[in-house]
Amino acid sequence: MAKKNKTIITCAITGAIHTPTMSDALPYSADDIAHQAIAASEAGASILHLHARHPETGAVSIDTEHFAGFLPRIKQATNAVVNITTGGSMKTSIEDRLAPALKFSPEMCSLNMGSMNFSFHPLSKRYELWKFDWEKDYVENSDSYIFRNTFRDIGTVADKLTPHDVKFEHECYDVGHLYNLKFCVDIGLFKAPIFIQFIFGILGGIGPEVDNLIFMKRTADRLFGDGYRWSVLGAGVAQMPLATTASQMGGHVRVGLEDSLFISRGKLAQNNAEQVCKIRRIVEDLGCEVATPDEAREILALKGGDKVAF
Ligand code: KMH
Ligand code: ZN
Repeated sequence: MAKKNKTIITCAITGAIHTPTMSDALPYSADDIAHQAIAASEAGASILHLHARHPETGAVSIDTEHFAGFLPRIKQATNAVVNITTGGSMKTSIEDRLAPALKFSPEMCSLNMGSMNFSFHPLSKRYELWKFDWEKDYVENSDSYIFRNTFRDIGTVADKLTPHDVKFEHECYDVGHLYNLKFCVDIGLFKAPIFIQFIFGILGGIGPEVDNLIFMKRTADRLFGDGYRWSVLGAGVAQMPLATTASQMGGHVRVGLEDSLFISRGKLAQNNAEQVCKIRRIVEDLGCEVATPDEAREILALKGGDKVAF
């Protein structure tokens, strides 16, 4: 039995927000994604949250071929739980976003629990010269993106992935998303224990204050009782402080270059593993133990690493 105070570290390796100009450390080739994911796992991440990128330009990708470039290598080299995004593009339908998860049938997938503004356009002002043509427009135009995750979209993901016995990382960016999730649980879409990622600090979602974390947690307690597990993702400068607070409150934590490019204020992280090492040190110094992948499987009731299709 996994002990109750074990902390699961998720590492989100590359995501779909940051671009190559913003940090040389952001991985986008299959080699780099695989190497950084393996190193993050060796550093203590038991879940790897994975997006694909175009290997030459670093543009965000939901192409199954691009996932195929790194998934088997990660599986061979680690025992980590692989979590494939279903939110990897703000410009395509949910059916397209689902394709990698359907093909590779991972133990976990992300599932975004509401439609929202999701913007990172303020980042564009920090850069004069861009490495690749697509980056500037992509970042600047994010003030016009609607991240679409309607109830029908959520239902489609649940219907298509339930036969694959996938556990969802329910991405909740605001308190209303918890109520959306409650509605979905009540109509039987998801079975306990559900896993909620409380997300703070995305422009379009709830802000990164500790008060908000307590409010989200209290609301989830009321809605889901002991039928849920939870983790915290703080975007940008909120990453380490909120992860630290969450671990002290009994929650799990998520770090990685998807969520912040920094290791401390104003200092870029050298890679994903550096962030994993830092949060691991904090979690352990403050009296918790980091969960192994098999302990994470037990805590979240996952199907097992031998039941994936890669
Ligand atoms: N980039 C994070 C704020 C997803 O992959 O589905 C949210 C995320 C979305 O991880
Ligand atoms: Zn993601």
